[in-house]
Amino acid sequence: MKQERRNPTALAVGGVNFEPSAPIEVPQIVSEEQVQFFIDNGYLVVPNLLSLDEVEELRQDTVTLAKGGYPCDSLQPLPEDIDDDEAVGRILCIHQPHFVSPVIEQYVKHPKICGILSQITAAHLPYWDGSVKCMQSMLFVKPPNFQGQAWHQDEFYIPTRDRSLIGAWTAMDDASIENGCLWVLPGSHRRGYLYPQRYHENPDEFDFAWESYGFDDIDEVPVEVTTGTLVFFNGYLLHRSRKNRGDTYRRVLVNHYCNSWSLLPWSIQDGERPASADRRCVIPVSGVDPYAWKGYDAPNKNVSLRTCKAVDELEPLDAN
Ligand SMILES: O=C(O)CCC(=O)C(=O)O
Repeated sequence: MKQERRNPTALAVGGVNFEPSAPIEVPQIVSEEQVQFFIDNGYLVVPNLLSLDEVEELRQDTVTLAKGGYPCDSLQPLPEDIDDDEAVGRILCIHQPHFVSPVIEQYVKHPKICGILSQITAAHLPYWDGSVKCMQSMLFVKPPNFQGQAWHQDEFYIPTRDRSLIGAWTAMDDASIENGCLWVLPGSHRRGYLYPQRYHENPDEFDFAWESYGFDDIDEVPVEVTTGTLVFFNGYLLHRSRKNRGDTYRRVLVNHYCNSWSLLPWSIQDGERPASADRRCVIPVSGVDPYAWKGYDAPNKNVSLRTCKAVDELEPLDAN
């Protein structure tokens, strides 16, 4: 049951209004059993949440991004004779596409996705009121032969204060074992243990990011899903994906969110204490933002590209 959203300690001090922002209302989508499944297992699959028209819009936007259709330093306009497949087929993953694409930003705020997030993101915490904010988007294209990601936990990269980091993974194609679907280790999030990482020696299977180690992965399960399905997973859940051995893309939009009441010590700036660090380049998507009084940092209107062995072996498109 939803709790009272008001911050009981909010007041105006020294001219600053500590009232939370006005609430963003979102629909309730999943059942109590599905919420409990997420709490227990650390992930939840919601089949066919997006329509095929919506997925098509995301696919078209991937082409627009790849061809440099938005003002952005790292994705410059390509020559006109480059076709869509050639442009998109060189990309493993675009980081922060919502910084430049209004279409991706719209999917960051998608009411059905945010409705589910308002039910599960911090459902492990008593008194949580369903408030959620987004701090990251990632658009994977993963063409044939491109590598996957070795075992990892997302909170290793984006720490929250309350273990509420969550990925909302949107299948833009059917994802299968053959084309490199997600694999998860159910329940591996429960104790909040952050495993160490090391260099891995399997560059043909996984990209350059290091692998988490120190656990038994015998119980891993593949999450094979159809186009339009959403997979939600907690930031402590161990997960990985393998190389794409199919002959089609495995496109996915993964957005990351957390409880809006958690500070976000994603990086520590000069003179800042870890305990008060709070990155504010965030988008509230449900409920209130209790820290709205701090304001928001504008995105830098650029994206970065994640690479892998298969990408590095390609000639750049502007080399001819
Ligand atoms: O979909 C993939 O290949 C990996 C996604 C992933 O590891 C993540 O979003 O953290």
